[in-house]
Amino acid sequence: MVDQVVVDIDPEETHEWLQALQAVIQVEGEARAQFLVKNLIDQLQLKHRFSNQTPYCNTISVTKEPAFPGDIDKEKRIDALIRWNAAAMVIRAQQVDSTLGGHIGTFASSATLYDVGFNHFWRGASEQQPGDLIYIQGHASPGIYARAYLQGDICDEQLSFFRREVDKRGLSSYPHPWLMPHFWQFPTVSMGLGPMQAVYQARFMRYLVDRNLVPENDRKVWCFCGDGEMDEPESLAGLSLASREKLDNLIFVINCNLQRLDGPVRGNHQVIQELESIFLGAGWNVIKVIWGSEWDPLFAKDKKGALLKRMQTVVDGEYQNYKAKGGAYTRAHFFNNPDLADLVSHLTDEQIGELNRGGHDPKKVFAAYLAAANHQGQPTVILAKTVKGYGLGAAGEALNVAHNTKKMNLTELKAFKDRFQIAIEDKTVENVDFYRPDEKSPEIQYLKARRKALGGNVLVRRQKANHAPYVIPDLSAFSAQLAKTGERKISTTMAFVRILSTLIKDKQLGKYIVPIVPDEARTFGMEGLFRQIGIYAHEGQKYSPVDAEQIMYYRESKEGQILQEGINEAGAFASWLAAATAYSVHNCTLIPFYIYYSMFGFQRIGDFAWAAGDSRAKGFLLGATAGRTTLNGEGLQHQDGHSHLLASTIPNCVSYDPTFAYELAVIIHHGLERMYAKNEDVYFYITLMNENYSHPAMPKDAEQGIIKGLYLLASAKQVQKAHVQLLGCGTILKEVQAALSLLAEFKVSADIWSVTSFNELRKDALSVKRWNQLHPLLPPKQSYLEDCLAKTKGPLIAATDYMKIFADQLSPFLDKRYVCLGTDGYGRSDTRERLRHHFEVDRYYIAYAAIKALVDEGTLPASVAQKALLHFKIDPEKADAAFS
Ligand SMILES: Cc1ncc(C[n+]2csc(CCOP(=O)(O)OP(=O)(O)O)c2C)c(N)n1
Repeated sequence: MVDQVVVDIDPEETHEWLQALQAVIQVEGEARAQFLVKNLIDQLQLKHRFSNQTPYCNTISVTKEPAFPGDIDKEKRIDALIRWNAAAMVIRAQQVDSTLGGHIGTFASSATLYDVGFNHFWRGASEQQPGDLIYIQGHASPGIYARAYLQGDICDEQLSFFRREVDKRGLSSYPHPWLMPHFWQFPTVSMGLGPMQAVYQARFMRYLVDRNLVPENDRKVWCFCGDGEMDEPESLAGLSLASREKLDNLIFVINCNLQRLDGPVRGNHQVIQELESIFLGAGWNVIKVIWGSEWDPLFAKDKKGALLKRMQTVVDGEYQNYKAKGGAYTRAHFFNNPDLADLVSHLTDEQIGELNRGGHDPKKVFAAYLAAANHQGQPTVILAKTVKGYGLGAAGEALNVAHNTKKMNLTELKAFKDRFQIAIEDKTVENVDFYRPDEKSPEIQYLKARRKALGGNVLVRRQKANHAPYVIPDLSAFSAQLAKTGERKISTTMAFVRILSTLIKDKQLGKYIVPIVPDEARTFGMEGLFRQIGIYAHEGQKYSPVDAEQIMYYRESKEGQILQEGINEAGAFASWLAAATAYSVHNCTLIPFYIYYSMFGFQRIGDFAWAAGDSRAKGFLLGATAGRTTLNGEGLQHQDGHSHLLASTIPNCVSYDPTFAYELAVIIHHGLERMYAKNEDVYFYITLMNENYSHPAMPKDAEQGIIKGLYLLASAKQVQKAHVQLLGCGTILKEVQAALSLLAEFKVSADIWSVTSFNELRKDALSVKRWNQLHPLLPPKQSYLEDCLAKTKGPLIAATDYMKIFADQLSPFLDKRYVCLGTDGYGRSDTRERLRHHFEVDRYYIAYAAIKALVDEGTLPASVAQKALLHFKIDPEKADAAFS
């Protein structure tokens, strides 16, 4: 019956139908042919459910299976040893401390899926080609370590320190390049990030080749995910891009063990069929690997098609039962009519229990992988049916608790050993020892020979590109931004676009710059780049753009440099991540600049940004239209008053909120130096604003202060008895400057400080504080913040376009009165002036805050504050913006 559906059992008849169709196309055209086919389908649909799902059986029929090229017995023995060590690693970790965690069940279900890839498909980097990229399902990591252990890349001690990393001897819980920079390439364990990263990586690989940044290659991206993981919206988000771009360098392997953490993924349905529909609908090549070879004789015997009919109707919750409850249960409940019972009458219950699923059969998996690797013009998904906790028996096989199995008792361990005929001694089992056969054993020899034949190790992370570090142009390259703009009023966004243009024109760096925008280039005034460097499109431009006559027309090109990702912040970020890690993944250091609405950054794709830190990404994120009151008209959903706080949660993200073009130039220059000359594994977040004003020339000796986060912008011409220090950043620094003349009316003088980075100041202050704390006998050190402010006169008033806590984060390090103004509360649309009044960060509130601080210090009487309130028209009973 299977063959009747997927294999041509009557080629002559098929030929006649196809010929008839061909004749219709020739004589009457394609439209008529489509009409006829549609009618045929409708006819079929009347009686049968006809969808884009194929029958519940393997896509590759047994007659089309290629010969398995490996030594299947040896591979089974190796598989068994890997299974053993993977389980032992988790069990031993539990013995040390039951809170350490770990997973046995996931890898137990996917071991064969990895084995076949490692033994036959995944190429290590060699002279000939750059090696394949594997996105591992995060909690399958014990199995990956176990293989590395057999290969000799990881030692006994490291295995015993699984999930104990503080002293650096151990192995990470999951794939984390930050923690194992020589090993893991891609952080995947936050479900849904892997699939999107993989899609955009595969597309980025095309970009690299199309732009002649790397030679043509047949490198593939293999992405492993769970069937439960496919419920994360992100997991499906890249599918249409992958098919639209015909990414045949991309293969998804979905481990369909039918279970997630709590229980079945689709107990009432068939997840494999559902996924097939989704992927087919998105234009992917779908290969289902549902049944193992043990079923082949049954299919052959089943002349009535009873088996497939039954398979089609059983739901996943019931399939789970068959594996949890064994052969007798399966006979009674699956083979539940005379035709079906007859099919297995010659089998014992045990044999029925052993009827295997496709994902556990190396031959079936091999056939699928080969077809996927050779498939052209489409990405491929392999839907492999497996059993969660396969082989764990009573310890968790197909049980709802399988995900959390971390312990196995001796009886269960012995059964596990017998089940896979693991070649280890009883003592090894009793002690749950790791086991690696002798170097000269056939298993190790085979394992190593396979890797050698495939170009060496595949799971290796390059820590540094092999090419020479780039020579960063001198800061004077940005001389236009360092000079004053005079009458000309520009925004920092405009200044950024000019800096970017300078970099793109740089003879050495230019081609490595990767500008990325999610459908906002015009918002940021970047449309000039469309014509200049082109928008990347693998297929070039097949149409004449509507604005072809204009200077800045919409130019798509195969060599285009800009990645225009549509309104897909997560997609744009995934592209940025691929570019930002190209130094490692592609041995080609790139300098990506991803510019977006700052509100749709960290809070929208925060988990990706976290993964970027983990990935040791290097590049620039530009949070444009930033500042709660600066992006005034767009209202509540758009106005960002906290992206810097979110940026500060990522340990290796360096963030700045510059006010002036010269500050921006210095910061970008500094970022280039740190990331691309000194090779530091950090990335930069810089906010840009859309408010236009004139920019001064860079003050003498300001550069270091700009980089460290704080410098004196203007000292008071005449210091009064009532004197304050005013601090500000971003556009609100302009309000701070404007407060000066208001204060003068009250005979208060002020020094003005530009704070380019509250976040960087805090990092430095924290580290100094910690050093002082731990060195009681040594003279205390001073943070840069204290260096600048400790000896200044008067209280400190800081104002920003971000929540108060942004500036307030420096409070613990300042021994002075420190008052912070900020934009707590939801944004709303209005003029900038009104908004700044609403959030109490305008010049009047700043001036008033300074006077009130002087009152609180005892420098001025309270009556002055009252007078200032009236003078500045501040209503003390106005609603608090934080809660209105
Ligand atoms: C975004 C996210 N949410 C929750 C988790 C916790 N988690 C880890 S594994 C898992 C279940 C995974 O099920 P599935 O994808 O089917 O994988 P498998 O059954 O193969 O383990 C969950 C919820 C996570 N890692 N990431």
